Amino acid sequence: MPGHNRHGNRSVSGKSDGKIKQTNAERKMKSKIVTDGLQSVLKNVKLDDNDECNSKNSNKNGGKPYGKDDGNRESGDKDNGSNKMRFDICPKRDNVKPKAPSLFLYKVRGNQPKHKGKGNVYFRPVMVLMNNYISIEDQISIVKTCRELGVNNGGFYQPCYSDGSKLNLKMMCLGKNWDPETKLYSETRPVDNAESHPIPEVFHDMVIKALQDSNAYIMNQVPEANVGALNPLMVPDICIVNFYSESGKLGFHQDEDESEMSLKKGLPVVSFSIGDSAEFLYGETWNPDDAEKVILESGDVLIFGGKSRHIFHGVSYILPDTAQTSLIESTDMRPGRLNLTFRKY
Ligand SMILES: O=C(O)CCC(=O)C(=O)O
Repeated sequence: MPGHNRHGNRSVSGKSDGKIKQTNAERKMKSKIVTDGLQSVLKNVKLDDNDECNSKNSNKNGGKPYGKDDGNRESGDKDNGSNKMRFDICPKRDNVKPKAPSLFLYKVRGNQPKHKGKGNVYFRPVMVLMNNYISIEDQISIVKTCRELGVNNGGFYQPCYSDGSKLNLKMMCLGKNWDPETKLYSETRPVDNAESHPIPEVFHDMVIKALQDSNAYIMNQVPEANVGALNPLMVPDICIVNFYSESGKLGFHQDEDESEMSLKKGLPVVSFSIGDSAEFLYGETWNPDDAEKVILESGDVLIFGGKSRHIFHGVSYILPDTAQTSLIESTDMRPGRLNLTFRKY
């Protein structure tokens, strides 16, 4: 089973039509580096039930891009009439009662997590966690919005890497589309030529407010804070929405496919977590064995920009049954975790 890098390292070797290009040799070499590291940290973790990617086996634009699944599909997945299975994060399920949130299932592998959900944390310049920042009402509304967008054209699908293996999550892009296979941004996605939905205005507002609040928190609460300790403000034009089932995960990677301007300025990645908690790894080097850990809980906002914009990061583990009962009761969300990451191209 090959390991995965989500974005891979990028070195810019040319740009055309607004797309950033990378040579195959660069991509292979860098993907191997990250892959080797990932295999060592995730050696106990089965990445996927099924090695093969839909796009390798089926017509990309036609019949089957959503038909084959990761083994996690449940009743409620929907055929929208065009023979494409749209993944429904909130399927109607009869008599399914959410399990009581569990505090006991999390078994730490390796290093202890730095933080387990108590108050805001300034991890390093400029990486900040705002714990329990998104109200339950807003979390419910985000889930419902993503569900609506996700079952329609341009909605959730099972993406693939360039080596033909699948990501162990379902993905949908809002704003610009990011393609894990090519690592390019575009207006439509190659898998089915669907256009991405625009980022809802209310999501923009939440991101801008979260950035302002996180900077205010840093200025007021972090004694060593200086100008370099703040995140530059940005209005996102990319929102990648990932849904992780209880066995979902995402390999150690850097987010490096945005424009040179965005990366140079250190425009932040703003990440919203909703549903089950996740063990999130981050570190300076490609070696996940050296990574720090933090448990991201429902309602948390994690922001990393400035000097931390290029950190390696990944999701090693979803903690089952840790979502709030009220969230599940109000949305019927499947067991798992919804994550929205916002960036500016
Ligand atoms: O799910 C997460 O918390 C991380 C997502 C992520 O790393 C990404 O989209 O690049």
